[in-house]
Amino acid sequence: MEFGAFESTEILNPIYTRIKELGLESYVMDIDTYGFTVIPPEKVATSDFLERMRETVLSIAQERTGNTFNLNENGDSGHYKGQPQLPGQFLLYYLLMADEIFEEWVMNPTLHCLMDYLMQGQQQLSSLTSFFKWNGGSYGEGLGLHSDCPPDRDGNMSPASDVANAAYCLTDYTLENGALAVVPGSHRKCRSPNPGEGVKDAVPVIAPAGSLIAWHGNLWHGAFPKKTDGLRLNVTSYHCHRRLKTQEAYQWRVTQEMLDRNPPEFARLVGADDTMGWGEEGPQYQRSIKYGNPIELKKRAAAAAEYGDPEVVEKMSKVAAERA
Ligand SMILES: O=C(O)CCC(=O)C(=O)O
Ligand SMILES: [Fe+2]
Repeated sequence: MEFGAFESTEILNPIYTRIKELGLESYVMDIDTYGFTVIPPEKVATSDFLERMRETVLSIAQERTGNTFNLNENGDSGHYKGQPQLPGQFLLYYLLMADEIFEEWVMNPTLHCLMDYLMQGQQQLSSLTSFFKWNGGSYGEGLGLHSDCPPDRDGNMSPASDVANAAYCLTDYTLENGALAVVPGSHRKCRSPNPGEGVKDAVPVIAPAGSLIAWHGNLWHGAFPKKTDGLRLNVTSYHCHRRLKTQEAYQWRVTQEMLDRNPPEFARLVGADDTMGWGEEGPQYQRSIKYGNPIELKKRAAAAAEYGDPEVVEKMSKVAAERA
């Protein structure tokens, strides 16, 4: 029996095929079972890319803080006032807009495929940040355990991953180095931990530099205190379902150059195909047609054929056929 081409799973088929092509089956199973996974460096990016990413992040930190950074030395926030202001730690924000390497990163096949899996192609980038930590960086005894997913009205979360996160490790993650702390299986509880809850079951996510740690949006996680000298760095790639608000503002702020030099999947990641957020002129459908998901465009064109503006229907059908 052949899997991967059922008509009733039109959206899932290409994602399923891609997971197999990239050899990510067991990592997807880790996420389903335990709520997180660690993908080894060789399945993520080249060591040259890792090096370039580290240098880029360090140089942005230098610009924003006024300090120079060395991986083997502790850091200092300098004149940087980004919140939260915690000892031994700061976060750099809005990295997608800071350097082209981050466009390359969000389109990384492994990262993109995992997010596709978790959100069935409905994901958008919510924020792209870097956590800088050094000796003394700590969330205290509770390890800062939380779920990344915003709860629904009743305080609960959907069992589906409405948000998903992935940390590209730019330095080694070890217990002593302040590894990510996770409570395996906690994504199934579909709620945030109560204060102190989960701490005894938390485990460090051990991963060498270059690994990608990805987790389900409901997973309880935080970090162990950083007890060694030197930096613990990452690029945190936080995604959310497109019906949710993003943390960082991309939709109307990404430049046309950024859209032009990337595939339509990039435009969708930054919500450039999303017509929401209009003013008195009302919705403008051009961008949603230009960058929309071809399978969805095909469905929209079929639905709109009965009552829609014939010109719009024709454009949708044309783009859908071109990109099918
Ligand atoms: O690495 C950490 O300090 C925790 C990160 C975290 O909570 C997140 O990226 O959502
Ligand atoms: Fe988090």
